Amino acid sequence: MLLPILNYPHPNLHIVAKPVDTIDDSIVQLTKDMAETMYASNGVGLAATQVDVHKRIVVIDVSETQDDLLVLINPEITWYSDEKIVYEEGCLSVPGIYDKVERAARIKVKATNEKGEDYTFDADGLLAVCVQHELDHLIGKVFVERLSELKQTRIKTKIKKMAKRTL
Ligand code: K1U
Ligand code: ZN
Repeated sequence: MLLPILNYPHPNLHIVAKPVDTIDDSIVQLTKDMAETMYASNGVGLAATQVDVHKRIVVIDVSETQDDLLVLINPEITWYSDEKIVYEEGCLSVPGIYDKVERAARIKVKATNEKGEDYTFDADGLLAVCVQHELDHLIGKVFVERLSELKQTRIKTKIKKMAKRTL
């Protein structure tokens, strides 16, 4: 089932997600619906916060063939490199807005999958950027809030103009 995605500046995008205590059928179904929604929107990631579910759940697939889905339940970044990467980010909750954000170039991640198995992995490049972007959503932070106040003001003006055009 496709899930509606909250658009910035919806206030619920600022809710801090709670850890998942039991991976039951409803959580498994949610991860499937999130993956379907991410693929249908041509995204490389989606956090539960974006579909108004405030649990620590993320799906990611940075493969070109869209066949390498990562389900991250209760994800944590356990290490950040000092080396930085600057990447032009987008967000399914902020359509039409792209800007450069600086993040750690390499990270180590731990999470649980939909089968309840704990796993760890190292990430760099787009995967590292995407994990950090999605985990920001889980703490109620949208990527534009990592930009300067001036850029945030300009983005809000642009969003208001785009909303008027679609009325
Ligand atoms: O969280 C989201 O809204 C998903 C977001 C993830 C993301 C993309 C790029 C950098 C960081 C995080 C998207 O998938 S936006 C879609 C998009 O613009 C994109 C798609 C493929 C490669 C790169 C960007
Ligand atoms: Zn996003």
